[in-house]
Amino acid sequence: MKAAVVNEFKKQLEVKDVERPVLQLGEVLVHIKACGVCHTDLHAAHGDWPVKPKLPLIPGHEGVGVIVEVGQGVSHLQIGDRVGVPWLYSACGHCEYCLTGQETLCESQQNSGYSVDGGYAEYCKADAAYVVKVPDNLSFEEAAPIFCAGVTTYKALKVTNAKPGEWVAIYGVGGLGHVAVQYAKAMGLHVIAVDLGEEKLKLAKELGADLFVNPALEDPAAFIKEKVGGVHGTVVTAVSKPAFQSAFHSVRRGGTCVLVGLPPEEMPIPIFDTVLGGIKVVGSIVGTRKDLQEALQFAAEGKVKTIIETQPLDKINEVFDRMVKGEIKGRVVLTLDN
Ligand code: 8ID
Ligand code: ZN
Repeated sequence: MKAAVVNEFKKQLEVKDVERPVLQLGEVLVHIKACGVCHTDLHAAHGDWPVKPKLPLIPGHEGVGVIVEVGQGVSHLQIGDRVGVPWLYSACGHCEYCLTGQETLCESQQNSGYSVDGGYAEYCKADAAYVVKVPDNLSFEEAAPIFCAGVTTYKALKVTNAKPGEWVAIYGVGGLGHVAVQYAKAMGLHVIAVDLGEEKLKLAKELGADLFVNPALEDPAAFIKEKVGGVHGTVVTAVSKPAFQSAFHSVRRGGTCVLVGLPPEEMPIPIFDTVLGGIKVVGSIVGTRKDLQEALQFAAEGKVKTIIETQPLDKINEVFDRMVKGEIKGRVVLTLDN
């Protein structure tokens, strides 16, 4: 089968023929139709983080397609089912996190396109218990980004604990941020979009954001404090340390700063302001299968629409180059010509 492979960090991916995966107990084989390109895939290909991915690696954790083979022991899925294979490839199912609705914290989890091969391929195997069905009325291309960008930002907004009518700031209006704006609006929140690109801010406006600020022109935290007295929550998806620092200072007393983007850097936090302001700084990693089902339902009901550009798998290196430069509008979704 055809796949895009990372052989070495910071080198071009190689699109080539590789062995089709062989199923084991409890697994399904998914004929991939589309796979979104997440900035995480770029971090993986660069070996950016302290925990490195497997090498060689087939990236991709927004792969969606059709089940073409069902392994032994799988009774709830059938050939022909439309499913996606998210970042949470599998978890142990019996640790304290799995038992308390926090399966994304499982210490024995596997991750698609990181610790196991993912969706930049014609076929991808998956743990049957962790695939999630694609709603009938969503195309594969439009559904793909919900499997990471959608669920991650939807969950992060829940973690802000902001209530309808309150304000949130979305730092970074890229693949994650452009759906974050829409989930926030659908959840009844007021939204301030923060991004360096004027095109990104224009998109945020089209998607319903109420206020916009470009850090290249203006200090976003000062702008946010002046306009609304600080936000109740922020979701920081920007791959930039200054964005995290600004997001912290944009939060009002008692508010929550949710860290989602993963630049490989540290974030200094002023202890005095945090303590006196009762500010919460919280990390949020993707979402559970239940969060994902909910996130997909918003899309199925037309409340969230992914802005996508499709490209063939062979174009992955060009897509990564554009991602580094911040030139992508919404999400690029790789299509498999099969
Ligand atoms: O579960 C998680 N926590 C999770 C899930 C998925 C992705 C975390 N991530 C991480 C990725 O690994 C990556 O570090 O979220 C980050 C964003 O992923 P993405 O949305 O897929 O990346 P993108 O499409 O390139 O968008 C990034 C946006 O940030 C803006 C860029 O202009 C772009 O629109 N941006 C940057 I870079 N610096 C900025 C700044 N200083 C900024 N926006 C505002 N201020
Ligand atoms: Zn992702």
